[in-house]
Parts: sequence; structure tokens; C-alpha cells
Amino acid sequence: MKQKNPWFIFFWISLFVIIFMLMNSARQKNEEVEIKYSQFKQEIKNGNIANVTVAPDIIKGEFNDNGTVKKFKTTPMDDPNLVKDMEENNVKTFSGSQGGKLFTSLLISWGPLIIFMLFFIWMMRGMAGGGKQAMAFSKSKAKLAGAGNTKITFKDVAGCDEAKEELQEIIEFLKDPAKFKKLGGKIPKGVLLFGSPGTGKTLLAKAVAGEAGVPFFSSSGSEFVEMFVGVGASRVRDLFDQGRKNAPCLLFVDEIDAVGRHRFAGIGGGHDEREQTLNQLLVEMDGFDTKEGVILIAATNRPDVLDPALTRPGRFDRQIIVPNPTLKDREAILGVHSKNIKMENTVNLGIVAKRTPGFSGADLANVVNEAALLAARLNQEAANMKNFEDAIDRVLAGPARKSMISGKEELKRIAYHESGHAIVAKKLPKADPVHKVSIIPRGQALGLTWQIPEDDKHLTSKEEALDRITVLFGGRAAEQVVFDEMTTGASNDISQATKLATHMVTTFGMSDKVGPISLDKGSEEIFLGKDISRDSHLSEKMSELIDSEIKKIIDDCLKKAKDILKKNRKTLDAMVSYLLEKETLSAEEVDLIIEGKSLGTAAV
Ligand code: NHX
Ligand code: ZN
Repeated sequence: MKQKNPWFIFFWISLFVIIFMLMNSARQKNEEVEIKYSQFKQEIKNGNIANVTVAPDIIKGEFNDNGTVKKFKTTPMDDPNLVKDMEENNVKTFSGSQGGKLFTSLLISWGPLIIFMLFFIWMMRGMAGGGKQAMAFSKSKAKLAGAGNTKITFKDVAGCDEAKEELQEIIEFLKDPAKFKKLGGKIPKGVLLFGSPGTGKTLLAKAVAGEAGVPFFSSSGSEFVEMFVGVGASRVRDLFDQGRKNAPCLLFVDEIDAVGRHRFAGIGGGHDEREQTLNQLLVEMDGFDTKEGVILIAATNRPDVLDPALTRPGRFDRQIIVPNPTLKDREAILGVHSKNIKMENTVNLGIVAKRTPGFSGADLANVVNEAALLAARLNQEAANMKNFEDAIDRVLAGPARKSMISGKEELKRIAYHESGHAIVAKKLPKADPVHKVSIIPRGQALGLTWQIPEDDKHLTSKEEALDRITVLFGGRAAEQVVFDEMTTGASNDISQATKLATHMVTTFGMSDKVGPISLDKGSEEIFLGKDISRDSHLSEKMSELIDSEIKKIIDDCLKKAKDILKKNRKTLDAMVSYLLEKETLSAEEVDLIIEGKSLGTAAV
């Protein structure tokens, strides 16, 4: 184990220093003279020696040096006559000793105690850390963003119009709780915001407070899960106390799934502290009255793992989905973020939005920022369309790694792999259009083929799924068709294809033999705290059938990809030589190659 804290080392050092000093002082107290053994014997005979202690490796005693008594020491020799000599010469006292092993004996008698004490101190320190936290911060850490501080309003939140509409009622209430009190309508106590990471749940909650002009207290579910039982619960209490004191106000709990998971489940039971915290949360929610003017907004990206008690009426009875942005939303979000950067007039955010399906608000903010940084790096006056294109690639797959250079043979392999993807995608009717093919390493990948759907898609047909798997195998198929060899590089393709094929059979009911039965293994859910014995009803036969159906899909698709590439070998070779020359091929260039036209510059 790596001992991180300098304290531990400090203790060891001080221990050694103390022992060293002890031994030294014992020695220094009585200045000893070292004498030779022959002199020692001589002095015995002269009758100058007294008080001798004989240890295995040292002899100590006193000797009379012309009237002054001095301490001496000497190294013993094999001398059976020593005792006899001392007796005969009237040495006052003499004794044997185990001495010289002082250090060892000290360690034996005190060592365990010292080690125990060190361990104890170390433990205490660990506890003290937690304890300190437990004491000093048992108060809720909820950060206050006062009425003046949240200047964020719905104007700053692009997209998610439906969510905004739903939240409008809450804003009206927070603005004037008295009005609602008079009419006697029931206002929801809690609002749960569902949405993928980065879709702007926190921003939306802040904007509600901003619109209503009330204080905003934000905290996170993970803050309520602490080492000590009861701390989380007391923090929940504090959060609500704070809310009551500052009513009307808005309490925001991010990542509520950290506390709000299903109880009585998960590996090893996994409750106690978290369950207490959750119970406290439920109690507080039942206890407080909306009339006080406090509203709780919680956010999660895993609504399926929440304890049903949380979503019951009277608690988080309103659930609002914060979706991934649509094409129109994305353009609006890009507009918001690009206000603060310099862009050339040629930049068309509509096209950027089109090329970023599935991006979240945070991703889009990232794209704009990366584009600005790229422009700055290239000493441009303003960001242009190319910067945005590069920025999208960076956000999708990581930065290009021009320094990662492959040998000639490997480059050829990479080119064939990527061309394989591209050609299979072009030859399949339901595959997404190829946007770009590149053999420039980027992130973890040595080469990439980008496909971008024409419209935002929310449904996938069986044919589309099969074509997608076939395209994923285009890379591996090309390697096999051309080199009659495989490489490790296709691992990511294979894992994606396997996942999709598995889902087709077990989730989407797309296998005829299995039929439309939901057979999710639910492996994720074990960790997330659902019942472990969920798929125990699967018979062995069914398991086998599922496996064979998945395998059939995979085998068929790989074969299909190989067939396509064998049939289009000439196109494949042409694309590879262009790719090796240009490193990146655009959608238009890919089209030309597929049509068998030359790209002009290249010699085929
Ligand atoms: C390696 N990388 O790990 C090297 C550096 C077959 C031409 N020894 O399929 O680069 O082998 O179509 C996300 C995205 C792992 C996660 C890509 C994790 C790739 C990528 C392995 C091309 N393009 N494979 C591809 C590739 C590799 C890998 C990933 C990932 C290669 C292939 C990576
Ligand atoms: Zn691939």
C-alpha cells in the first residue's frame, strides 16, 4: 500500500530518533574508556577492578586509575579463567548480563505497544477527518444563491420549451404564494427533472428561481451520503430548515438517485445510511407544506432506479422530461453559447446543429468553446466553419494525434479497415450516410469513419439495426478479405455490434425465434440496486436460444459485409489509395470514388 500521508513517516522517524537518543544518553551518562583485554586482565591482577558486568559481546566495569574511578569497557575473549581470576583478585562484584541486546529487548518489550499506538493514532486521524466533516459540516452544504445572484432566466435556456411550460406554474406560485393559498389549489411539492447528463437540468432549475426572483439553494444527492450513519439525514433536515427560513425559495437537489435508489436491494443489502437519508427526505417532504412557499426540484438521469416512494403523489408528483436537444434546439443552444466568441460571417450554426445529432447542451457548449480555442491557436481573427468542423470531431472522438505515426503496412491496414466501413455503409440502403473517412488517429482510435443520420432519429427499424451492425463489421471484413488476417483493432466495432445485436434479441423483440419478450439480463441494474434474481426465470433453453440468435445476427452481418467488399474490391482498393494520399475523405469524395470517378489529383 502506498502511504500517502507524511504523518505516518513522521511517526516512524520520531520513533527512531527517540530510541536512538535513549541509547545514546545511556551511554553518554558514564564516559567509558575502552581498554584492551590484556590490560583488563592486568588490572584485575593489580586489584584495580570492581563491579564487572560480563555480557556476551562486551565487558563493562569500573577500574581505579591512580585514585580516580573510571568506567571501562572491553571486548571479551574466550577466557574460561576469567571468573577464577576475578575471584582470586577480590573483584568486588561481578555478574553476567544479556546486555548489548538492549535495543532488541527494548523492541521486544515495547515494540508491539508502539506499533499498536501508531496504528491507533493513525486510525484516530482517519476518524478525526471524517469526524471533523461530520461535526463541522453536518449542516447542509447547500449553497445559497440569493435572489439577486441568480440572474439566469428562461432567456438563457435555449430549447426544452415543454419543460419550461411545465415549470411556469411553479414560477407563478413562487412569485406570489398568497394568491394560490387563497384559491386553495394544491401546488406540487416537488418536481423531478429527468434527462441525460448535460441537458441542462441544473440550469433549468436555476432559471426557475431566477424567473421567480427567489433564493436558490443547491445541493447534490451525493452530499447526503456520508460515512457516518445519520449525517446524511441531518443534512436533509438542515436543507429543509434552511428552506423554511428563507421561504419562498427553491431547493434543488442534483443527482437525487444517489440517495433515492430502490431500498432493500443492491449488493450486500446496501441500505442503512442511504436508507435513513432517503427516509428523512420522505419525512421532510411529507412534513412541509407547500403553502410555506418552498418548492423542491430534484434532478436525475436515472429515473428507473429511483425508489417508487419518491415519485408517489405528495412527493415528487410532477415529473418533467428534459430531452436531448432537437435540431432546432441545438441551433438555438449554439446561438446562446456563441454570443461570447468571435465568429466569421460564414459560420452557419444550422449546419453545425445538423452535424451534431445526439449532442447534449453541454456537448454543444464544448463544441463552441473548442472552435474558439482552435481559432485562437491558429492566430485567426475569428472562428470559421473549419474550426467548428474540427471542434465537433474533437468532442466526438477526442483530439487528433498527429504525432502517433504508424508504419506503412499499418497505415494500409487502417485505410482498408476504414474504407471497409465506408463502402459497406454506402452499399447498404438503410445505413446512415457517410460523412467523413479518416486515417488520422484521434483519441483512442487509429482511424475513424463518421456516419451522420439525415434527421434526428428516435426509432430504429430492424433493417436499420442490421445494416448498422453490418457497417460495424465492414472494418473487420475488409481486413479479412484483403489480408486474410484479423487484428485487435476492431475491438470497439465488435463490442458495439454485439451490444446492438443483444439488444435486438433481448430488448427490442426483433428475433423471430425468441419473439417479442423482454429478456434483459439487467446486469446494470444489479449494481444500481434492483432485485438481483430478476432473470432467474430464464430457462436454460431460452438462454441458449438467445445466444444462438445473437450469434446468427452477427455471423450473417459479417458475411454480408465480406460479400459486399468482395464484390466491390476495385472500389475498395481505389478508396484506400486515395485515403493513404489524402488522409481524410469528405462525403463528396467518397461519393465520387463509389461512382468510380477519379478525384483528379490522385494517381490510381
Ligand atoms: C490500440 N487502438 O489500442 C490501438 C492504438 C482497427 C484501424 N492498440 O474501428 O483504432 O486498436 O473504424 C472508441 C473509439 C479501442 C473507443 C474507438 C477503444 C478503438 C477504430 C481500439 C481502427 N475505426 N481501434 C475503428 C481502432 C486500437 C479502440 C475505442 C476505439 C483500427 C479502430 C483501437
Ligand atoms: Zn472500425
